[in-house]
Amino acid sequence: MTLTVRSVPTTPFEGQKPGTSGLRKKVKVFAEKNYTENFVQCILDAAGEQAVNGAVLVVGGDGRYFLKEAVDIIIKICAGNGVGRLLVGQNGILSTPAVSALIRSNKANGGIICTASHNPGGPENDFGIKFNCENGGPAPDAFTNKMYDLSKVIKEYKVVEGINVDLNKIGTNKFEVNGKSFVVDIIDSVANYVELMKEIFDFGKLKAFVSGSKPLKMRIDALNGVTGPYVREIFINQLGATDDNVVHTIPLPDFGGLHPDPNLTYAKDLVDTVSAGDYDIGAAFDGDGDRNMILGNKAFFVTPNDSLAVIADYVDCIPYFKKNGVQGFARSMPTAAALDRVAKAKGQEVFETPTGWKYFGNLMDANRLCLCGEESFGTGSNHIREKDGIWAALAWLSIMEHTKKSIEEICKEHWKKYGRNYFTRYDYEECELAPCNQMMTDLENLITKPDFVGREFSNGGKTYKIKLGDNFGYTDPIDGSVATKQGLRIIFEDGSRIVMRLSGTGSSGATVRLYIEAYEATNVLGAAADMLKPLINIALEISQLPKYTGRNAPTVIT
Ligand code: VG1
Ligand code: CO
Repeated sequence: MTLTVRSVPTTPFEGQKPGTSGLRKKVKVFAEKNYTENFVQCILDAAGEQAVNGAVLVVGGDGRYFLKEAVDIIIKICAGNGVGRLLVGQNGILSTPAVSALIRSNKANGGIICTASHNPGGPENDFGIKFNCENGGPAPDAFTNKMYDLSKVIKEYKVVEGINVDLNKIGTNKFEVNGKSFVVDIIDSVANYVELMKEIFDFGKLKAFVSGSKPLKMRIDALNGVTGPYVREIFINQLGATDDNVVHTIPLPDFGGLHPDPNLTYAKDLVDTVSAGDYDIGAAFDGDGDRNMILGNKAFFVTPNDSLAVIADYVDCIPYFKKNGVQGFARSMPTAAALDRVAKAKGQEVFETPTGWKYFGNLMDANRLCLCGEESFGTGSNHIREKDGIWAALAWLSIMEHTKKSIEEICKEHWKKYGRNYFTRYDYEECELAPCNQMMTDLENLITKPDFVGREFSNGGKTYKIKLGDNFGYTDPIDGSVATKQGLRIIFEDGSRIVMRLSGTGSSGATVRLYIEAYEATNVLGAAADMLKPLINIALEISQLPKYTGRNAPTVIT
């Protein structure tokens, strides 16, 4: 029987503007009649030929509340628009790195990922949808702008209502739509990704290290997010770890009430357990599996900036890089410059991009970049086009295995060799939008005045002299596309920096991010909070943040 396509009249919704990584709104908003349908139609319209006329797309998400409903809608709308084949994770489950890997290994035309990443889930919390292109990476700005423009004028979406697929059952579902074939393959959520990890790392060595005569003491925490099944397969089945090495490995629609963000505040259970116990490594991943946090014994915290720099320094102990060579490094602008020192020592190019993984893709595709990261717990390589939490944990295991040293020793040696980029980020979550916008405007005006350069600010016995103030802009070296207004930077003569920007991943209000970085060549064993105190005070003074936001303290410090 051939199924028919129905055009359903609809009207635009306000605010379907993708942020740093897709569209994120409350579940209640996505569940409104036609809201999700509209957005999916706009994705396909923006993709045009890339996504229709028999195209292959990967579809999956992080298991959060509303996933199955959204996948059902995506299937029906893809059918209505002439997509040829969908690869859908079993029960809709696919981590963000797994989607990227699947797009690449299947030479698919793109993928639709259902996630609000590190944002909380459940009926009262967040849902999200984003599109990844055929290179496996998040859609670039030009594409998401097109989606947004379409969302403002949409008049109808196309749907095939008669398609019902059992997401639980692995296998092929064939349909005929308007005389053309439409296939939905329900696939194993983890197999393809696990194969990729086995190609990248030396699983034989890692297995002996993890579960040999002196088993590694690990606590791998999936925070009830999507990585649970991946963690179980890789760490337990492949590397021989025991059940008590992994926790929270069942993806739950509300993440069990946890905030699935692997940082010192939200992964508190991991931090407390690792500091009280005797562990060689603690690791956590976010809801969709692209972020990671690495802890050493007694919860020694590896900042994501240092994590990236250390991996860069030891890049040769990972078989993937040995085989493919090393082609350049990159970090997002707010990320501390620890990486740059390693790049210099190794004679590698290093790029400074705006916040968000989408800006790394072109460089990777052009073979100018093989390892990159963000201060926001994102680390990854050109094996895919997303950051990759489990990959980062396996990279650290490889370094530990190679050096036979503890995480703390590895970091301290790194600082002795390169100096240390002290770093902290203050988040002021869910502030009122208007005063935050005003603060950013006023601050930009202040720091871009010619007489700002050369001014001196003193606090806590330290004096810093302004070298530059600007709103960061980036020209993509590959396609020349320009991204402006990517964050206010105040850079001092000694290289220390204050960066301020508004988050693009929240679902309501405004979140202010304040990033502070100070470099010390020899004084490398201080406490970050003490070392950075003077600069933090200077940042609050220059920006007048407490006055604008009414906040005296941040919600999260990392
Ligand atoms: C945040 C981070 C950014 C990251 C983005 C997506 O964006 O700062 O570095 O790429 O989240 O990560 P923003 O605009 O809120 O600062 V994820 O794991 O939420 O896809
Ligand atoms: Co994420």
